[in-house]
Amino acid sequence: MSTFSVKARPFDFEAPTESTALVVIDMQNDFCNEQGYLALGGADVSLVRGSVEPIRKVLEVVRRLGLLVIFTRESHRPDLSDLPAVKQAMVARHGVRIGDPGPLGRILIRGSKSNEIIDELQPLSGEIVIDKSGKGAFYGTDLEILLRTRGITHLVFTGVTTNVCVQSTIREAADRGFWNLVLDDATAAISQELHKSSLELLTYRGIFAQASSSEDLLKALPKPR
Ligand code: C5J
Repeated sequence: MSTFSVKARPFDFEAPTESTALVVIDMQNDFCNEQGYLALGGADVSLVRGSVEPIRKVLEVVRRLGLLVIFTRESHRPDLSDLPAVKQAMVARHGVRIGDPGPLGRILIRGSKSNEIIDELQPLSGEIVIDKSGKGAFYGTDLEILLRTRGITHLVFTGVTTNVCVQSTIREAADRGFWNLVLDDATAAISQELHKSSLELLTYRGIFAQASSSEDLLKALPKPR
């Protein structure tokens, strides 16, 4: 089995290639499009969009290597039966409500254009897409069993937003015993302060994750044939 070693902080990330999966968190119109949930709530999504090109480059190589790719979407059932009242109340404070009609269809609702992965990063047929009603991708989903049955031990994290769904998912993964790498240019938040402080917390003593860049990951991965 081949291995690779990525220059990372605070510790380098050593991984068996075939047991490593790429996780792409919530790269949906709701978070990345100027007509999606985040933007309608008043956030500037330009920083969030900065992660798109690094993710695209990593996806291209990882797919050619045949590694497992997992996409997640924060999404709810059309009848809102999986939406806690507290979550709706929190969201409503920012002037948008989950399930309301938006320019791209119902906000954060499965099946709407608003909730789809952005065109630039569309999953290929057969790639796994996890729909989650919470922030962490392990909570209330079959993500863990999908990883375990495939022998995955190491996870590379990309996506948005660093301080919300990326951070929650990495903490969940660490508690489940996965080795985690987060790519600092392939993740993003609505402000640099939130992005940087989240990375600092996640990499504190290397407890939850190591951090690197898409460029350093691509240098370290075996070359696709
Ligand atoms: C948020 C996410 N920000 N995907 N979700 O509510 O980070």
